[in-house]
Amino acid sequence: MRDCRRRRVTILRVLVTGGAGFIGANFVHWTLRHRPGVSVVVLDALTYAGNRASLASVETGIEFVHGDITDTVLLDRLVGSCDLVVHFAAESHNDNSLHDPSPFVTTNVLGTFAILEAVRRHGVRLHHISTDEVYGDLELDDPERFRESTPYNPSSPYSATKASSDLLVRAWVRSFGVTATISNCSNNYGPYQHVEKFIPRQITNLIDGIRPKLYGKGENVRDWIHVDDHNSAVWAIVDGGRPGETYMIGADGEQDNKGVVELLLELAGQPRDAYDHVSDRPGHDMRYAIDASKLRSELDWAPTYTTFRDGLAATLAWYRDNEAWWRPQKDLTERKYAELGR
Ligand code: NAD
Ligand code: TDX
Repeated sequence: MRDCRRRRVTILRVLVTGGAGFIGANFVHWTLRHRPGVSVVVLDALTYAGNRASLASVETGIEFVHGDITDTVLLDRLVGSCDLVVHFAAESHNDNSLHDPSPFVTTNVLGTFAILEAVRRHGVRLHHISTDEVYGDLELDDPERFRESTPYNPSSPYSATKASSDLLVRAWVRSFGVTATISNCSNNYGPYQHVEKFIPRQITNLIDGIRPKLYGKGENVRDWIHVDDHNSAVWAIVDGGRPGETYMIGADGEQDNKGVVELLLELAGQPRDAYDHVSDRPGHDMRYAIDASKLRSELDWAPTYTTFRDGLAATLAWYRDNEAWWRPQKDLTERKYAELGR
């Protein structure tokens, strides 16, 4: 095994794209908590998914720039002043990509292209955040899990644009010597996640007295990881990851959707069968499962949230305590779902 753990690089100033989104905002909080010497610049376009309120408690400790990752002039100024870019900014919701793929191509593909050209011009290190969805899906009984060598086979416009962005990063590493790493993570849960996503949607439905909604039979499996564990893994890769390498991030958290809803109902003190089935997502990926042994063994990383039930209970409590954060998004989100019959 290569010992990369001692080769910790010194990061003084990090540019976080998409830092007002779910994972990016949690990354900013994690960084300020654990890396007090690092100054943080956030670049975010504040799309429907970006929320400045997610950074309210740390506004004075960061620089926030409202702008688009496709703005090359702005990127030149920001990237040139940093020694690391962590690139979270993306259109991230599969259901939206089925309705209108256009912003997915613009932000996820052209935006990543713009980031790559900027880090190439300025010789700045990049960590590119990606998803396990680039590998397609697995059958429920497949003994395999996704690993770094699994061939790409994306299903949706969202995952196809994320796959495209990963391939651009790989090409810029090989062709232009850009110093970049990639991580492909499984489904995240935790605070500040938009109410369009599965877990916050069901939690906020429960708070509103609405029955949770399962797509199709609810047999689809996702491999859940707490967002703080994703972000600690990103820092482990920044610190010790080998340039040009890809790392899978996952915490052995496979659950079928029905099981997640039943657990949420139990935690909310309601009967475990008080949910509804709604129409399925077209092309719905059946199962994701991550083998993160490269990350664990090379970089000595381990998740801290090892019990899904506890992490989910904490997330339920967060949404109960932070209604002012999510309430403004709820009606519009549910109106969009109503149009889709879901
Ligand atoms: P999100 O939708 O919550 O946040 C995305 C952020 O990017 C928002 O703040 C938005 O305003 C910003 N943004 C969008 N387009 C932009 C543009 N053109 N310029 C600048 N900013 C822009 O997404 P998320 O769930 O936090 O996902 C973050 C990243 O992690 C994405 O790259 C996603 O593919 C990846 N990922 C997500 C998950 C998950 O479970 N959510 C899992 C694996 C990987
Ligand atoms: O109301 C719902 N009911 C339901 O059964 C919603 C919103 C979703 N689902 C199902 C669909 C999926 O099987 O729950 C599962 C999770 O759905 P999403 O939260 O939409 O996530 P997913 O499509 O799995 O993608 C997520 O993980 C990988 C993120 O949104 C992506 O950004 C990430 O790359």
